[in-house]
Amino acid sequence: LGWPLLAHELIDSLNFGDLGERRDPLRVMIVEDMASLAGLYASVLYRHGVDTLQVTEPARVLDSIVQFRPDLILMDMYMPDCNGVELAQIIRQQRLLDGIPILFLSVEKRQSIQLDTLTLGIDGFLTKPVAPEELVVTVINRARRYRKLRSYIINDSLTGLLNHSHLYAQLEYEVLRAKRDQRSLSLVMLDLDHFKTINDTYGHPAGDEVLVNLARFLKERLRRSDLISRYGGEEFAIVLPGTRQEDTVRIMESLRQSFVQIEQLSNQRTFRQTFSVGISSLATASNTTELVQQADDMLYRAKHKGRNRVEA
Ligand code: GH3
Ligand code: MG
Ligand code: MG
Ligand code: MG
Ligand code: MG
Repeated sequence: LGWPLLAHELIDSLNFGDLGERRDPLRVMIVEDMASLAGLYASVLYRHGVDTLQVTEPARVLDSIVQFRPDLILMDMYMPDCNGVELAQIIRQQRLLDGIPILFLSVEKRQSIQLDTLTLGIDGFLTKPVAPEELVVTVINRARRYRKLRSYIINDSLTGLLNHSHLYAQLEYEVLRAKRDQRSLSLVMLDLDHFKTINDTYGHPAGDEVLVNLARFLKERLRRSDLISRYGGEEFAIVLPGTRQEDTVRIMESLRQSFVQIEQLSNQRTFRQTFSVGISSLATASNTTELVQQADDMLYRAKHKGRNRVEA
C-alpha cells in the first residue's frame, strides 16, 4: 500500500498557498472503515500541510464535523456499518454544514452509480486506487475554495462574528446536543443603548468602530466554545453551551461593568457606551424558539427598566 514520497513540483507549488493557511492549516475529515487506508490518505495529506481527522464510526460523524470544522469531507462509499451515500445525504440536510464539499473515494467504477451519487449533491468522485497526486490536488483545491467562501457564508463582514443565520443554525444544533447530553445552555441577547444618538453625534463610522470594539471585547473575554454573533444592526447574540443561567448572569454582569469603563475614541473626542442584556436558558425554555423569545423578553425588560443592566 505504500505510496512513494511525493516530490512533484506541481504539488509542491500547492503547499501553503498563503500565510493564513500555515497558521490555520486546511482540515480534512476522512470517513473510511479501513484504518490502514485512512492512515495512508492522512499521511500523504499531512505531508502537504493538511490536518486530518479519521472517523471510522459513522454514528459520531455529525458531532465530529461540528467540532473539527473540516474544509472538506473525504468519504468511503461502502462501509460495513453504514452507507456513505446515506451519510452524505444526512450531512447535506444540516443547514449548519451548508456548502461543505464531500468527495467520494471508492472502488466503485460503474459510471451509472457514480453519476447517481453526483446527482445527490456529492461534489466529486475519486476511484480507488487513487494516484496520490490526484488526491492531494483535488482535495486541496476544493478545501481551499470552500475555506474562502465559508467566511462569506457564516460571518458578518463588519465584525467578523457569526452572522444571524449561522448563529441560528448553530443554536438549533447546540440545543439538541445539550438536551441529548442533559447539559445546560444559556442564550444572551445584547443590545447597545441609545446607539442612534452615537451615530447622530459622532457619525456613522464612529458607530461602526464601537461595533468592532465590542466584537473584539466579547471575543477576548468569552470562551472559545461560546458562539458570538452579530444578530442584527447593534444587537448581538451569544450562545454559551454548558453554562447555567446564574453563571451566565455573573459573566454578563462583569462584562457590562468592564465595557462601560472603556473610552471609545472618535476624532479626539471620547465617549462611553453601555449595553443592555437579556438572558434565557434551557432550564426554563424547552426549544430554540422559546429560548430566543425569553431572551428577547428579558432584553426588553432591561431596556424598560432603564438600560445598562442585565435581566434573566
Ligand atoms: P435602544 O437603547 O432602545 O436600543 O436605542 P437605540 O438607539 O440603540 O435603538 P434604535 O433601534 O432606535 O436604533 C438603533 C440604531 O443602530 C439605529 C441604526 O442607525 C444603528 N445601527 C444599526 N446598524 C448599524 C451599523 O452597522 N453601523 C452603525 N454605525 N449604526 C448602526
Ligand atoms: Mg470501505
Ligand atoms: Mg439599541
Ligand atoms: Mg431599539
Ligand atoms: Mg436594537
